[in-house]
Amino acid sequence: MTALLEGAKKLVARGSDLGARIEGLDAAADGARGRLDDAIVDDARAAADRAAARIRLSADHTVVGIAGATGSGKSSTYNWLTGLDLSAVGVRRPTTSWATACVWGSEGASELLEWLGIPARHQVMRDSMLDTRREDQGLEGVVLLDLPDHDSTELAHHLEVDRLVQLADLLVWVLDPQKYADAAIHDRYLAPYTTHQDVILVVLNQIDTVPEGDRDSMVADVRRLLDEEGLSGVPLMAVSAREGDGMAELKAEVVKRVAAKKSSRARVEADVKAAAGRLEEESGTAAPRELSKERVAALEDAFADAAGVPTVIAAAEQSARLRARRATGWPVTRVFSLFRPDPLKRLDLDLGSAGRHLSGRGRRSAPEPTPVEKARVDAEVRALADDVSDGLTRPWVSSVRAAASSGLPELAGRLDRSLAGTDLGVSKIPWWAGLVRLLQWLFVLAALGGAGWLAVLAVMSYLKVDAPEPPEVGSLPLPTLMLIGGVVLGVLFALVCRVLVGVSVRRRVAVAEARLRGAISEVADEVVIRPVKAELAAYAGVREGLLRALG
Ligand SMILES: Nc1nc2c(ncn2[C@@H]2O[C@H](COP(=O)(O)OP(=O)(O)OP(=O)(O)O)[C@@H](O)[C@H]2O)c(=O)[nH]1
Ligand SMILES: [Mg+2]
Repeated sequence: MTALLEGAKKLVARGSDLGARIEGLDAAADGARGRLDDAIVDDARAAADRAAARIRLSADHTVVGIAGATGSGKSSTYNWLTGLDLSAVGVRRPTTSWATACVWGSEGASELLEWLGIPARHQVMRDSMLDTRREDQGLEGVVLLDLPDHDSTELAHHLEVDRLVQLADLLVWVLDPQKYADAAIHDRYLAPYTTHQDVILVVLNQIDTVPEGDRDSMVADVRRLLDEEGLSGVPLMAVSAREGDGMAELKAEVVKRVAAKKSSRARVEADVKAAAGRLEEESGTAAPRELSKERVAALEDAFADAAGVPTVIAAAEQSARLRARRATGWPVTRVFSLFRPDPLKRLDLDLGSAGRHLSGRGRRSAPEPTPVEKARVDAEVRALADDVSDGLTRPWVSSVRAAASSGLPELAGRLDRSLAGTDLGVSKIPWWAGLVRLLQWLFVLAALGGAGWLAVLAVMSYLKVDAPEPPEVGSLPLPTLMLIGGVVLGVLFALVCRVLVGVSVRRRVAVAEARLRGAISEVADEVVIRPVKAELAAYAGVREGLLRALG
């Protein structure tokens, strides 16, 4: 009982393992679509679809296809195995045009036959026959296919053979003494299937026509051919379908494989692995890559320079300093500075569009990137793509490069819009400037008051009019103290404010720079980083899928 349970568990595990392989191939084909060679991706997709379809169908049946050149004796072999003269054996070639199926144990086979595309009129059900022989029981679960020839002049035969050779769980290739070395069969149907050795049998038929003394050397020659093709694991049997020589052994081999019920899974697994192998050859085996922080930072720097961020920041700092100083400076000097041209206007003239950026006038166009800056952006983008695709195969390198540069034509516009939409907030005057101004005016008024008072006292003493003594503070008369104190405090206060303005401006400029860099980084992300990451993710998906498919 426990042994049975163990067996069942193993079966489930094997099933899910195969399911995971198919899923892996499926995912790899999805990720590779549009990035790797279409023919190889189509091949992988078809293999995954075929595999998924086959494992959904009857696992109790094994589809055994008999294939070979015209006149090699496929139909004769088929007839011998079925024990009936079901298939026409002809002298005129080619005789068989459509595949015929003989099914032992029809229960659950109908869907499989439908999938194989064998019409009902070409199906023979052995269990429905009254003459079912005891010795046929070993073939229970076999769907035996007599295929048309692969080397026919009839195109329909080729298509039918190619289709069914892909679907059969086990293939019996029938060679004959005349044409056993034909390139047509070896190049197309044997040599490419080194991955499928577990599901191929080769028979050298019509051995009765070979003089007895030559048989061994001929069999050895066929063996040598197969070994050279990498098919040393494929069994080779010399038979005569007409005389029955070696046919019992062939049948025993088929019965053994069918009883093990491994062929359909082995075939699906071989298909999936082979397709995954071809995809891997194209996709490569490098570990998935990631973008380095340094590369991204270098790219953002190049973008920032191209967008004129350093110029804008320098101008912003200059402007903010000037405005804040004017707002908090000593009112007396400020009166004179009113006669000087407006610094923002001058900035406008000096910095061109960067100045307009700051003044808020026409903040629509960033400074045009110079050819040098443009070249640096291109170089950084290329360096990033090359760096991150280093070690990947050619198709992936091209797809990463294409993704990295796909957005470059719109870059200037994007940077422009994003900068224009960023509020720098540097030209705002600090909130405490109003308070400072009030105090400054109080100092000026005190100085003016003191000066006026002293002037009145001087005029009165000149006119010899008795004037009341001004009150004294310490040893200084109040008007003198007001004049000197007002001037000295005003100047000192202006100097202190200059320092405070410096600190405040530096902080604001840092904030503004961070905002601009944030905007630039968003653009870089959208235009270059995200498309590149999508390619890297696709590569990682393909790699991971292939690893699962290959087990
Ligand atoms: N001597 C001899 N003749 C054979 C043997 N097997 C088949 N033949 C003959 O070879 C000819 C072709 O046999 P078929 O079984 O029709 O060959 P086929 O591969 O089905 O041919 P197509 O359907 O045309 O592709 C017939 O005349 C058979 O009698 C064999 O083992 N020995
Ligand atoms: Mg035939």
